[in-house]
Amino acid sequence: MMNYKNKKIYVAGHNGMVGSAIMRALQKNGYENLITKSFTELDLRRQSDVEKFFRQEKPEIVIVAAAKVGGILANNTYRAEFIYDNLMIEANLIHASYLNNTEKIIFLGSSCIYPKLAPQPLKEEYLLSGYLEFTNEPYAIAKIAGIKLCENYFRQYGCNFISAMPTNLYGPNDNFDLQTSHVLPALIRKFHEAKTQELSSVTIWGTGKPLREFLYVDDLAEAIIFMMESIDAKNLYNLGITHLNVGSGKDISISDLANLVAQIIGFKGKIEYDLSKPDGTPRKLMDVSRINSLGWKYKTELEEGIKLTYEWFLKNSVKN
Ligand code: GFB
Repeated sequence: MMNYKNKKIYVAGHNGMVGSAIMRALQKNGYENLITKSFTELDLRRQSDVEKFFRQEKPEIVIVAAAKVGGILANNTYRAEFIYDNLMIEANLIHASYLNNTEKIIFLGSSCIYPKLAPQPLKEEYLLSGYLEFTNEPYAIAKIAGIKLCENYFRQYGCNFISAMPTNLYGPNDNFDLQTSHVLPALIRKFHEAKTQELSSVTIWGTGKPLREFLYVDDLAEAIIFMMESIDAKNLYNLGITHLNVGSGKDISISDLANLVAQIIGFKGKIEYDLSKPDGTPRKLMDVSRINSLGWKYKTELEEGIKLTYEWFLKNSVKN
């Protein structure tokens, strides 16, 4: 295993839920040579600014946790922004890394890269084997392009650029905005507000039938450090795969998830379903046997992770 402790690591997107968890994990694991830039200091969609930053800083390792992200409605509403911003961010970071001899990239994507109706659990090989889910097609296409950039910078230039595909993530620093968030932070906020305002019911989106897999973001951060330290492009691409799935390998229906969140928060009223909102993909359970056999496994069970996230929400987001 290569010693990366003194390497200069640039975490792109360090203020987001994923980037901030990676920063915490790096610091906890003794990494000290970390560089970051906030959005106001560096707009990653601007190629010349990104290249200037790389020429000045010459990061040795780059972790691409910068992205435009959101839940099902945000993906479906801001379709142009989701494809444009993500394509620009990743193309600029990956190409600038190549130009400046960055030793390694870990590029982060999402389980929505897989076809809508792919067999379950989703194996890495199922990429590009069928049609994508319409609501998040722009985001998925951008993330697939990121995977393919890494793969082909390896194939043409020999760059050690690899990709991680996490399942649906949640945890501290998540977005709790009810219109643009993912389901878990939305449920935490809805049930919390219903409890404090003594409402008799909470409305959730869709039928409640879709199945989703969830991973606590600090577990994902450990997986990224594991991949940085132990997985190289040649191991991955020579296996015939382009990325590693990162998840818990367990899923739950949205209605069961809503019941679990209601129970943790202590909401005793009714759950209603807004059928005008989309369900999205019926199921996207990752096959995580590959990363498990290589040496990483998730630690935080869903119930514990929701409790930790609710505690964070109470401390940080509640104004009343
Ligand atoms: O988390 P979520 O927005 O994203 O929605 P996806 C998951 C499921 O929860 C969908 C339902 O079936 C939603 O209809 N749901 C129920 C809710 N109530 C709510 C609510 O109040 N808010 C939200 N947001 N959902 C995203 C992709 O898909 O997953 C992204 O659009 C990305 O591209 C991300 O891949 C991980 O799992 O459907």
